[in-house]
Amino acid sequence: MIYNEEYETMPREALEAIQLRRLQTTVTRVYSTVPFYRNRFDEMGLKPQDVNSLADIHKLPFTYKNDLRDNYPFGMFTVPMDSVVRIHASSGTTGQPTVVGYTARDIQTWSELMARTLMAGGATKGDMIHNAYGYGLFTGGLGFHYGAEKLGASVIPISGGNTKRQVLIMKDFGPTILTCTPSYALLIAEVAEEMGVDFREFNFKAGIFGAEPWSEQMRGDIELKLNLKAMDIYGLSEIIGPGVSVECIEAQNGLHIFEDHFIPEIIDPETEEVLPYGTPGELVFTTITKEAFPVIRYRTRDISVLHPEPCRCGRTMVRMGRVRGRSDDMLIVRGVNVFPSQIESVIMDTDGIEPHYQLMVEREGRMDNLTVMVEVNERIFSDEVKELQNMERRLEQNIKELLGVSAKVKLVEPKSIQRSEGKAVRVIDKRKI
Ligand code: DLL
Repeated sequence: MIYNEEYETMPREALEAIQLRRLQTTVTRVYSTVPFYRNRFDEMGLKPQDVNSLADIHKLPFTYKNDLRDNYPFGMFTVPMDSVVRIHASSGTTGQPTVVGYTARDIQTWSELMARTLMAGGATKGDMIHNAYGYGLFTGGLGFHYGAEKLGASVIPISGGNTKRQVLIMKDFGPTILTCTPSYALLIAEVAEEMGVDFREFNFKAGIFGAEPWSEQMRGDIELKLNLKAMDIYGLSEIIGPGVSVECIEAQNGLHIFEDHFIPEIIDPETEEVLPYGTPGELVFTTITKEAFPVIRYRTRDISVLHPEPCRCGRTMVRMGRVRGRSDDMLIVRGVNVFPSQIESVIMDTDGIEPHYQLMVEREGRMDNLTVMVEVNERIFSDEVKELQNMERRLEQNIKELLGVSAKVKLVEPKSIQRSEGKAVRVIDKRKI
């Protein structure tokens, strides 16, 4: 089912006409209200009138996370604070948070996009949504909440944490759609099992999981353990929050970008050259309907790929591939680029492995050593030491063969890797300490 048939299935030509008009309005808006943009444009000798076609977007300057930090907290807003009705912030791992603002109309836009998202993921008005994304400065909780209400579904605003209570509520209320991070979905399943509750007793049909990288293998595991269809959702605070793109339940193959609100590009992160459809690189987004906090060519650091082929669900908007990771999460281990999600794909193809793992990088002299700690299930853990060692060697070999990097694999006992109620911590980089 499609929430906004007219826009979501719009022929390309009509969509592009709308995009150009909206892009021109946005560029004029930022140029006339935000000193940062006016200076950047002036330095490049650009004026808003220079945007006469969609291809002209490539002439515009990029916006980097550091630019947002330099203008902390509200320097990039285009409206006076009395027009701002909501503020969110993303914590990030280092430094200042990134602060974003919304006008009343921005909240309406966002709610519509989240209603589209929920419906693409299989929800309708008749569904009950168990929303275990964190409520607060993080955009996940409230983003889903407003979308669910816009759709007309019933939403349980449970937020993250207190996992036993989550399971009891699921048992008593019978929600049909689960929304949380993929790592938290697995923790809920684990706690349910400890409580002797079987997910097959529940009414869930679908889950919409995102806010962190995860693999196809992890999808398989979640679908099995939680007995539902798992969709990937992508978004970031700087662009709007969740609701930038989502997979449809019909195909579960790539995430439809809501291109009537965001223009995506893929670039080579080193040369900044724009890459054609089908070539992986860094995602760059320009928002074209945001009022309080529009961004021009925002460098997401997320690595993905764009596919223009039509989807069998009927949506015409371009799809992006599963995000493999952030270029700044990418580990360079002895010259080889490694994303945690690639390691995840390799280890999770092995029987007896639990989807909980952590990578640790240490520096010894001038050498980087990568250790992959992987949880095994009780059955494997009770095997003889020799068996476990064999399994470690096998995993090391697979990682070496598939990723070209040598890593030390350490199998650890069930439930020893720290669980997460939000975004999982996959990498411990001791090189910086
Ligand atoms: O994580 C927004 C969100 C909430 C998305 C709920 C989906 C669901 P931030 O906290 O600003 O916003 O973090 C954004 O998280 O740049 C990616 O690196 C990562 N990320 C988000 N979704 C995915 C995903 C929210 N599906 C950052 N796959 C982004 C991989 C993702 N990474």
